[in-house]
Amino acid sequence: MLHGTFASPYSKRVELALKLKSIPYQFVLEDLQNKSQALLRYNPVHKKIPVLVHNGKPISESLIIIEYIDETWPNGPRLLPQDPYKRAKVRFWASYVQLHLFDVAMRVVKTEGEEQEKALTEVKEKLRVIEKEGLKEIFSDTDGQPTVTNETMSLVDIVMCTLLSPYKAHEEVLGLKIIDPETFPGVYAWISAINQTDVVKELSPPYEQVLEILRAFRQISLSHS
Ligand SMILES: N[C@@H](CCC(=O)N[C@@H](CS)C(=O)NCC(=O)O)C(=O)O
Repeated sequence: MLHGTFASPYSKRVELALKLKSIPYQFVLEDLQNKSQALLRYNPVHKKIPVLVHNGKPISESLIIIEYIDETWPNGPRLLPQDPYKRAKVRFWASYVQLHLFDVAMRVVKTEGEEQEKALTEVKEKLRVIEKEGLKEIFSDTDGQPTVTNETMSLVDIVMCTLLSPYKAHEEVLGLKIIDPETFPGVYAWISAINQTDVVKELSPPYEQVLEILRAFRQISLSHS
């Protein structure tokens, strides 16, 4: 059983992992303005989604849930490589995207004017690091060329996907270029490969709906600032 919401990138990560492993699950849609008693009981520390409940036992924090899924259902595609060095690299870059890119990319959506410009510059700095240093380590088997399929999708692809898979909708809502294929050819190829996988196509809401969610999110964020 997965407690989540449709718009949360964090619960989307867990859904991707479950689908990649072909694990059937029941989705419990939470209203974050009025959290269920079950959610509060299952995640008393953070009171956040996602929470995966397996055999009656709750696990929270998306990245930890994904590792739990991979270890509990080792059959099917591995979300973390078996080789310890490759596994360390996947964890390193997933953590880099989470710690250094996620919040600042969200800031581009939530702000305007000078603050937004600053955040966008920072996003581009981080993308440059991924372009120059990340891809060759993440895709060491293919000489740094991004290749992603349902069978090879890893933790770092999942984290990147839930941040930048809808980048075109971001660009349209914000009127900004975020991933210029000429400046970031590798990152662009990576996101394109992610977006072409069956699992991402299956889990992505229609484009118009993504635009609507983003517009609403931006409006609420701007009115609170
Ligand atoms: N670090 C957590 C973050 C989860 C998170 O931020 N969830 C948000 C929804 S996107 C939430 O439940 N917010 C409710 C709240 O803060 O009260 C993870 O990776 O799972």
